[in-house]
Formats: sequence, structure tokens, C-alpha cells
Amino acid sequence: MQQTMRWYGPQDPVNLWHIRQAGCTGVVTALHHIPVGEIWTVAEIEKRKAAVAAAGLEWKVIESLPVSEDIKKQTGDYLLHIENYKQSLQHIATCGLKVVTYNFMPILDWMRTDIQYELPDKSRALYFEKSAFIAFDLFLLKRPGAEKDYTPLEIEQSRKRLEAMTEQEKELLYKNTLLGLPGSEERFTPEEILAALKQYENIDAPQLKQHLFYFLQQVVPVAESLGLKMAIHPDDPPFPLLGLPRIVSTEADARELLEAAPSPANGLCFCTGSYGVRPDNDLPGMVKRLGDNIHFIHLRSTRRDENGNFFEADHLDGDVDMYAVIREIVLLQQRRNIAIPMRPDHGHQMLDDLEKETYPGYSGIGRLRGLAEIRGLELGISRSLG
Ligand code: DNO
Repeated sequence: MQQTMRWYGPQDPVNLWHIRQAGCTGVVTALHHIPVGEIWTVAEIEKRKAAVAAAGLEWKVIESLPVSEDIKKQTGDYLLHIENYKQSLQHIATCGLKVVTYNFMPILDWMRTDIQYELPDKSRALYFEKSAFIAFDLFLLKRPGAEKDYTPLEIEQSRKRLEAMTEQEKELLYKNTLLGLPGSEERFTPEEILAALKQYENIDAPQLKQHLFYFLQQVVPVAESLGLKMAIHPDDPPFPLLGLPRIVSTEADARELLEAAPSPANGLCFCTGSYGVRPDNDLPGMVKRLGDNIHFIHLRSTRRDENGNFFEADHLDGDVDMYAVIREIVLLQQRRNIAIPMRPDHGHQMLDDLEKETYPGYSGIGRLRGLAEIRGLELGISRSLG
């Protein structure tokens, strides 16, 4: 695999030299300052490319060229936004970049209830606690109609969970869940999120899928003609939240979206941390079966419990069989005769990370540990396979 780390840009406390010292040859980054729906200009792309090159690194993957809410809902300016998206792809290709990641999750990207969950060794991880999330939805956000999404037992457990929380803990839960888009410090206000949720009232999963397929049918031929590869990130976590449809959670979902616009340019960002939360996703099998369309890889593992909670485990621990996944990736790369770009997705806050303020999940040392372990595992597997 081509080893990279995510870099949020010049203000990221984990700088390009740190990333290079971790053993990466490239980075994954995006122009977070350009509003979603607008065109990425050649000048702005070149500027970021030059900043990366100045540290002896290469900009390997765009993560993300975001898809606007209008495109997801097919409202307002969506046709203009699709044209702008095509224009951005053109500029990206002009600058020599090859892989573009995006997602189709309504309103929110990833969701956790705790971004500083303390593990027994006192390092910190991201955590999704089901009762806390339900408590947030029912009693803090007070989403209209939320009760019908939960069983009486779940509601009872979440009420107890809320009663056990201090005011400060409630405040923190609120902040964590409304974190919004990665790369921005902005959070939604409750009024904003309730208004945004209301707009999805009449969009169910089949409808949202049609919107995704339309988007792909518009954009994929352009990407193909430009020699670009698109890579859709799965839902994180891979199940519906806040009554919103989630449509990229399983192997069947992935297959369906690939079939909606068949092309080598229509591909996946294979995120083991997201797909791996569901026990019914067979990750090594997915690499084997969908491998031709995997253009980017996020490696991370989660550990779930019987109550529907999960935390981000060490990269080689948790529920993901990382050995089996990487073995399939090595075989895939041999078959396709390529090295697929990867990044260690997230990492714990550990050692000096604990004193620093970094983007949630994007600590320097925690990711370095994950990357080092994965790199060793890949080398060992490649050598033993010959
Ligand atoms: C979280 C990331 C996601 C991902 C987007 C891609 O840490 O993996 O936010 O970047 O979903 O569009």
C-alpha cells in the first residue's frame, strides 16, 4: 500500500514533517476552506500541492471533495452543484491528482458520543455509546417523533443514563454529537440540526439511493474521461441515526452503487473501521469481491459489545481481523499490480498526544503507532506470500 496520513492543512498541529517522520510518502488532504458546492480552482489546488511537496511529500488522495446537501436532497441548487463538482474534477485532473473521496451521509459525517474515552492504559479513543446517544436524541435534542425509533427498554435505559449524568457531562455529550464536519470547528446549534433533519422527513433510503445514483451517473463518466478514481466513504457508524437514511453500510449497498454507474472510476474508500462495526460485514470477503473498485483504504478497528456500543480499538486489535484483511489486500495488489493508497484511520491520544489539541481521531503518535503496526504486518504478509 502507499502509506499516507490525513493532513487537515496548514493549521493542523500534526504537521507535514511529523507525517513524513511517521514513514509516509504522501498525504490525504482537502481544501476545507472552500464552501461545499463551490468550484475548487486550479490555483487553490496548486497552492496546497506545493505546500505538501515542500515537505517532500505527495498529495495522493483528496478527502473529501464534499457533496452538497442540495445534491443529497435534490433541492435548490443541486444541478449547479453537480456542474461545479464536474468542474472541480476537471481542475483536480489538470493538477495531476488521481483519487477523490467523498461521502453521501445526510447532514452529519461520522458520529460519536465521546471523543476522549479513557482506555485501561489511560490513552484516549473515540466511543459510540448507544444509551448516551439515545438520551441525546430523546431528551437533549428532543427530536420530534424520535421515540418511535427505539424500543421501550432502550428508552428506559437511556433515561437512566441521562439521570446519571452531571450537567457538565450532558453539555459534553451535546457538543460531541453535534460535531459536524471533520476539518471544521463549527458545531450545529440544536435549532439548525432540527431544521436540517426536517428537510429529510420525506427522503427515505430508497429515495436517497436514487439521488446518489443520479449523482454518480452524472459525475462518474466525467471522472473516467479524466482518468480519475472516485472513492465513496461508507456510513460511520453503518446504521441509521436521528431518523436519517444511511445507504452505504453493507456489501450489498456498495455493490448496488457500483452497478448504478459501472466504470473503473466508480469506486470505494474501503474503511474497515466503518464497515467493521457491523458483524454481518465480511471484510476480507469484501476486499476479495469488490477489490477491483477499491481505490483508497482506511485501516482501523473497533470493538463492539452486546449493548450496541463500540470504541475504536488498537489497529491490530478489536473486531476487525486485520491480518485477514491485509492478506486479501496484498493478494489484490498483486493481482492488479498496483499499490493502493491507505491511511491509518484515527489513532488513540497517547504519550505526548494527551497534552495536545488535535482533530478528534487525528493525533500524531496514536496514528504513527497504527501505521507502524500495519506497515509491519503488510511487509510480513507480502514476504511470506512471495
Ligand atoms: C472520519 C473520516 C470521514 C471521511 C469522510 C469522507 O474520520 O473517515 O470523515 O473523511 O466521510 O468523505
